[in-house]
Amino acid sequence: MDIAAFAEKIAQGDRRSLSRAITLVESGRADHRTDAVALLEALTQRPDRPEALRVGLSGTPGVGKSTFIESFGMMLLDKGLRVAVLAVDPSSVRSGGSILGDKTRMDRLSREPMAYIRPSPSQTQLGGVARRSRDAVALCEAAGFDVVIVETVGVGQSETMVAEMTDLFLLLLAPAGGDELQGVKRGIMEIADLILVNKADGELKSPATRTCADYAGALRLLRKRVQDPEGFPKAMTVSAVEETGLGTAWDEMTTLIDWRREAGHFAARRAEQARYWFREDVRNGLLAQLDGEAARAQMKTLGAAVAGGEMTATLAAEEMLATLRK
Ligand SMILES: Nc1nc2c(ncn2[C@@H]2O[C@H](COP(=O)(O)OP(=O)(O)O)[C@@H](O)[C@H]2O)c(=O)[nH]1
Ligand SMILES: [Mg+2]
Repeated sequence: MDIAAFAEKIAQGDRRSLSRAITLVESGRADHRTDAVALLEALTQRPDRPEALRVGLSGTPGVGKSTFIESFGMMLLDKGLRVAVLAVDPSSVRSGGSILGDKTRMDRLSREPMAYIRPSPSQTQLGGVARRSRDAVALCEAAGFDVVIVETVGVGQSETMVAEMTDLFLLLLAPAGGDELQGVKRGIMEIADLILVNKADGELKSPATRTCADYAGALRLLRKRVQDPEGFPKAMTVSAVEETGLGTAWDEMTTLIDWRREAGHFAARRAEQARYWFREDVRNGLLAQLDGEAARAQMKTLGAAVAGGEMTATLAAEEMLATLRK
């Protein structure tokens, strides 16, 4: 494979090359992996490498993520920005809640030449999902998209993962029936930069306003983060259907990001994320090694020896680790 030529086409924004590249990083084959690593390296080392705003978006099924991405994406296109949308959904194989499942909701956006929508691949384990998604984000960024939206369904661990690969995290909620918070986990509240209460239209407008006030109150109770200016994180209402509040949401996002850039937090966060993923990859690589057939057999043998009192746990562990290091 001619990696340099491939990288060049992606840098020129060639969509077919981008799609091929994402398929390459999603592949589990060792030779594909080698090419993928070389490609990402070639793109990252380019002096004219563009920088996108990477936006994470999470919300439980039905809150209106797809509808929001469509309206919000169209608005960004109107501003002359190029938009890429990626889905991270470890459960997509089962739930059908992924972008692929409801592509119709992004009909308009998917037909736009300045937009790119990539459904989530079928996958089995979160570690692999993280690497592939992260690589896909990097590829979209290298292809010159101004905004890369990474969508995830609210299933716990995936939000943290998406927050670790994005510059800004949006939590989309629907208006609550009562006045209680919608059981949103504290951990998710803590990573959100902007809470958007969607469906603030028609009969849902006043419940949306109440829900928004509840969350604004809850956000004020969280510990202040150094990477936030005064007033952030923030809660606001939007309507993806009526396309209201979207411009304000974008303004809030740019205000926050401009401030973070100025204060050095933007670059610092990316640097910290790179370090995080480096560690994760090493850890996952070691765990994968431990999961190999030979290693599993040896674990079993040594485990039995330890249980039978023939060996101390300390010695057995030393022996196992020595094998892995070979
Ligand atoms: N009233 C109202 N309904 C909305 C809005 N956004 C989405 N919906 C509806 O909520 C349902 C789920 O939307 P969808 O975008 O598929 O949600 P997702 O599962 O989070 O991707 C659909 O019936 C949408 O028409 C909104 O702003 N207002
Ligand atoms: Mg959807």
